Amino acid sequence: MGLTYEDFLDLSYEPRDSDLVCRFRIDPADDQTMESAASRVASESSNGTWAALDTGEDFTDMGATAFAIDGDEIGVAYPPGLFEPGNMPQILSCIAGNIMGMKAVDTIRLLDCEWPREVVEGFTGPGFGSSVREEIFGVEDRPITATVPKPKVGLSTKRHAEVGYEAWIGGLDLLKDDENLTDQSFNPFADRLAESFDARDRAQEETGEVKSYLINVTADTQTMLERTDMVAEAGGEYVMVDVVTTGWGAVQTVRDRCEELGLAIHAHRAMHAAFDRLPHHGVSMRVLAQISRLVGVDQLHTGTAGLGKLANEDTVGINDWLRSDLYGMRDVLPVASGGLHPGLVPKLLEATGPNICVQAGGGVHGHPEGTEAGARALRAAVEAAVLDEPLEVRAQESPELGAALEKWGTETPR
Ligand code: CAP
Ligand code: MG
Repeated sequence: MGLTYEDFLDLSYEPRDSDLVCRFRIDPADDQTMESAASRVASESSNGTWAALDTGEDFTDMGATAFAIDGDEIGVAYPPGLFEPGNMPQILSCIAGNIMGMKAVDTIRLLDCEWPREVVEGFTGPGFGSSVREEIFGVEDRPITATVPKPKVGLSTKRHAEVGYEAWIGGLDLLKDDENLTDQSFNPFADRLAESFDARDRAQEETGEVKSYLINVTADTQTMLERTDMVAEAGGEYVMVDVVTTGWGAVQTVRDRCEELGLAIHAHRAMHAAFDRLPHHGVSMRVLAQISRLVGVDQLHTGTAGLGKLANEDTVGINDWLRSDLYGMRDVLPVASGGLHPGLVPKLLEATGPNICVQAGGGVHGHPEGTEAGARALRAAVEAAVLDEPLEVRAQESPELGAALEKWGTETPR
């Protein structure tokens, strides 16, 4: 039997519940129609190639079907047997692999996936998800808060831990490393771990509140595992991983170790924009968020609903997906970050609701009276916003919030 591109297009096909269904936006090359391009996408992302094949008898048909063409979007259904259970890199080598560079399309973007039970059940998913708020911090009624010391890199270990201490006693829950701080000579990982947890313990004792630290373990996989073990030994609750630069297979390995150790994972998405920024090409943030949930991160940056300094794709829709029912898999806590400051918090919570983590770097340390005051201002803004209390009213009893509002107002930074 010959296998040609035409075999991968069937507009009368109705996807089965067990199929993984992907939606792509495509721009066919000049010599292609939507139909011919769609059949090539289905073929190259499953079991086809450019040459017609004689498959013979001894063959299981793992072909995908392009079943819908709707304007510049197409739907492709993949049989679950195409995928190795629990192997995210293999799934992506199908649905976001060679097709991204195919000459039959000028551009192609993976927009969305519907994940069937059989594929979902291959993954562990998050160990905590949004229950970190209650299980780690014992708070239910407000977003948790985090800050990242600035400048991003270059602070000494001592200064980095001091900034954390100031933020914690000012009322924030989490100190977070920046995405490009790992184990450099000006601030070695092991020293930072020891000094920061020491500062954390003091801050906990002084405030009577639970405090935690998102230390960045990003590295090659073996080193990440060693650093993860070190975090558990130091009494940490979380590791932070730059999930896109690290790669999904490595994240899966870290997730397994975190399961053994009872640690949560904070996922920074640095480099996501290389995949998702151009609206006609790449992989959407929505899909990157879906992958993040399946491989089991607990917290994920999903943007500020357009309020902050960075371009955002549909923060609210992505957050809704992260919380949606997925065959009983835990949810993921969205992290809003990037140019946030206290004056933006009410608009942010109006868009996202309170079940998030509010993260601000410059919007804390750039406070006119420094980090501790900046932390007080952010905490006050969060507490007022969940009660729907206007910030100007709260500022009457929080001079730090008043100073932040005077400096930054309620505007998006540029
Ligand atoms: C924020 C941040 C985060 C970005 C990541 C930064 O600092 O530390 O990495 O928020 O973007 O380095 O820019 P500021 P996203 O609070 O000082 O802006 O959350 O969109 O992935
Ligand atoms: Mg950063």
